[in-house]
Amino acid sequence: MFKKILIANRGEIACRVIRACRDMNIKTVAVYSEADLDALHVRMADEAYLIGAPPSSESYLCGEKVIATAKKSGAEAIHPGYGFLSENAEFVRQVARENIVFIGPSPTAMDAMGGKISARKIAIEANVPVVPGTTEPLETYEEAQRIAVEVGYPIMLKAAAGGGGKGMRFVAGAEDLRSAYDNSKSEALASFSNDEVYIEKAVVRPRHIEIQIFADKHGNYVHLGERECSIQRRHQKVIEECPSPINSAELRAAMGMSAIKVAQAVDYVGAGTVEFLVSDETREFYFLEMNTRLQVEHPVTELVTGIDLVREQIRVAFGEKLSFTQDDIEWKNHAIECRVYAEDPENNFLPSPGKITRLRVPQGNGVRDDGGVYEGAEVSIYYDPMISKLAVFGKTRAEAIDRLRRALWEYEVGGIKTTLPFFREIVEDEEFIAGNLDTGFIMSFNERKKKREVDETTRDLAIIAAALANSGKQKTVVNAAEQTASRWAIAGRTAAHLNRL
Ligand code: MV4
Repeated sequence: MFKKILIANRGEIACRVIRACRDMNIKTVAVYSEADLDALHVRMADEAYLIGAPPSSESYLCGEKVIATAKKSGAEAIHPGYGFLSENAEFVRQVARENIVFIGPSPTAMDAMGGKISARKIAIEANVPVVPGTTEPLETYEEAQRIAVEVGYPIMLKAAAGGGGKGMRFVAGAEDLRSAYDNSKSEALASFSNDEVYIEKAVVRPRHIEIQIFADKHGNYVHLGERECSIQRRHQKVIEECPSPINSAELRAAMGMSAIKVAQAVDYVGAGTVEFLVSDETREFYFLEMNTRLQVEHPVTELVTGIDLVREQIRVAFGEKLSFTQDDIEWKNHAIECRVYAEDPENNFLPSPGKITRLRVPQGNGVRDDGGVYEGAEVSIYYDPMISKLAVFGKTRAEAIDRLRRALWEYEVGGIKTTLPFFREIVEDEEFIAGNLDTGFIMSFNERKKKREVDETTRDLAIIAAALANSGKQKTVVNAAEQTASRWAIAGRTAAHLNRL
């Protein structure tokens, strides 16, 4: 087994990988920027090397510096985590040239899945269902007009080089196509230096469900079931869960088999995730894309299957066989994960960097906190503002929700704003509790929230109006109005007080 592994990442995922290495008695090497001198992953690693200035381009994205540090420290392998260099095929090639092991798939598998059109073609070749649409970039606007009619509105315009929603446009009808086509191409060019776009039939209000797969270097492929990832904000997943509320043995087996076929088509090795859109009504699923890295939300799969995915990544990279077969996999619990961001939900989720003056993470039955911070740590402006992931699990979804409610109540973060209050609202939402999730969930959640606020205001005004109309008569009505008015006054004073904090 490896004796020393370099973790080319920071934050919670670096801490997560360090823990797996320590479980396996493997020494760890951290790299850090000048902004992370006191970061938790630096403290947890056996060795730590300063590799550059705070900007990612001068530190965590600098493949040469990472490789030089691996050589200097004698690390035999590099774990990239997610983000940064984790899907950079050129970096993987450089690592291999230095006879260092990259803990992940081959560069060819990365390249094959990096382009959205090439990924679609591979899925079609593998007889995996894809959303109807084109597999070549659109040459002209006239061609877009023609194909949109063939496919049938509504359609999605998507960037060939893209992912994560950048350059994507929903087009309801022909009258919107011209502006959507132009905007999609210009955003694709700006985001990926490649303005190629293609058309897919739009799957309306789908669920976003992904399948975790694992493959070793001996031809074994296994799927570890699905994760429901429909609760997203601006194409960023915020709550993920396993199993999906619409799970069934048949759907899981069918999607799992399709995911394995895609992985086999590119001789995949390691942990990978195949993303699908699933129609709520028909339960039909369509290949969307494949992520050739460990995902942020991997803990919900670990909590339900009992498998340590990072430990398995390290074993497979070393050349060992998967430590489980498909028949060994059982899905025992229900797990839900919330991504805790240093953002202010009261201020359009703007980043809220600064010093964490108080940190009390939830503990006890059914709770796992994957954190990358500590009380007194600074949340930097230079990197993704996710500070931790709160995962809870229980025998059933209802029990997991009970635990989530309790863990969110217990979670304390002072000195910065976080998305915790936002999750405390979602966990009380009747649609969330019912498992009625699709990619439009947050939009409809916000609409329900606004409607509740309007209803409360309307009711209060009605009470006051009734009281004023009957002033001097029914004492009780006046009292009710006074109570309401004073409640508003208190609310006003409280809000002002909090704003001053
Ligand atoms: C779609 C889609 C519906 N129809 N494609 C979002 C980014 C990338 N992961 C692909 N995504 C989607 N592709 C077709 N043909 C719905 C999504 C989608 C989504 C779209 C709008 C708003 C939020 C979304 C969340 C997940 C998936």
